[in-house]
Amino acid sequence: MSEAPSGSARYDAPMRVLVVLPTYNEAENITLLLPELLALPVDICVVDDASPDGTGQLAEAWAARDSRVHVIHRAGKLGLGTAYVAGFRFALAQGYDAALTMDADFSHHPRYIPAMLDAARRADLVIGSRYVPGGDVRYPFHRRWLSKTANLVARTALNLKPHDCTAGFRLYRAVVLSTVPIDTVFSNGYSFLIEMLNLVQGFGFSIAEVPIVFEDRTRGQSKISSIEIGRAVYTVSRLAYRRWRDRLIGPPATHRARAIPHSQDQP
Ligand SMILES: Nc1nc2c(ncn2[C@@H]2O[C@H](COP(=O)(O)OP(=O)(O)OP(=O)(O)O)[C@@H](O)[C@H]2O)c(=O)[nH]1
Ligand SMILES: [Mg+2]
Repeated sequence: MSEAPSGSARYDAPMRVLVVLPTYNEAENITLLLPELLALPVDICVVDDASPDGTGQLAEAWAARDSRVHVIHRAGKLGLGTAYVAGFRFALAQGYDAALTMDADFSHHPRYIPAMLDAARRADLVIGSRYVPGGDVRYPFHRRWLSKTANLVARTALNLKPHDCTAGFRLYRAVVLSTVPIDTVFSNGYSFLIEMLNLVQGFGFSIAEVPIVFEDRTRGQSKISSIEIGRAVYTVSRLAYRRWRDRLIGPPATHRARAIPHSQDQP
């Protein structure tokens, strides 16, 4: 695996990239998305949670025909965060140089992947961002408002630097996934994205944002619920409290060992 120092990341070697695609009831989308992804220089790992609509079986049929497609089947709907972690573990075990996460409903369009791969030559984490110049969100007003508010609160409370802190369209260099303690991320669902970003920034990795236009899904059902929104509020409050506590009285002894930032001197 090629590694480079964080902060001023610079990677020249070609990379093997695994697209991690969590799915729950995306049968209509997956048959259209997989061929588009296979036209790009990436492999794919579908992480399906026993979708009742047969998404997992469809993915399995693709995997039987094409060795670049892999499928992880999980027993039931276990949440988006743990689906990402399952994909990350697979990427690390198989020696990929990066894992790229995206939704399977075309809200994250594969057309942006080449720009993200290019940006990954200079960054440890690349975010497909709705909130940098050139980016946009094609959502109904209330969803747009919710997304912007969640971002504003997360950025302010946690001092996160990226403009889009809740985007699931991300490319993580393998060095990030092997450094950040992914198994200790407490949040599942959508809050996982905020907690993960907080860790990546905390470890001092470099982060780049590539503009994307986020389109609302046209096929299949949304899985976001009001419970997820409540969880996101809880996650930001929990992390903000921890941040202020660590500033005022220092982290508890159990946290100190992993609070060491990613070193600029690493090979
Ligand atoms: N494996 C797995 N995938 C999930 C789970 N929940 C959601 N997903 C997938 O995660 C991606 C994002 O979910 P969406 O329902 O599109 O959520 P969203 O994009 O916030 O909501 P919409 O904008 O309404 O589509 C999709 O590919 C889903 O199929 C889950 O519990 N397990
Ligand atoms: Mg979606």
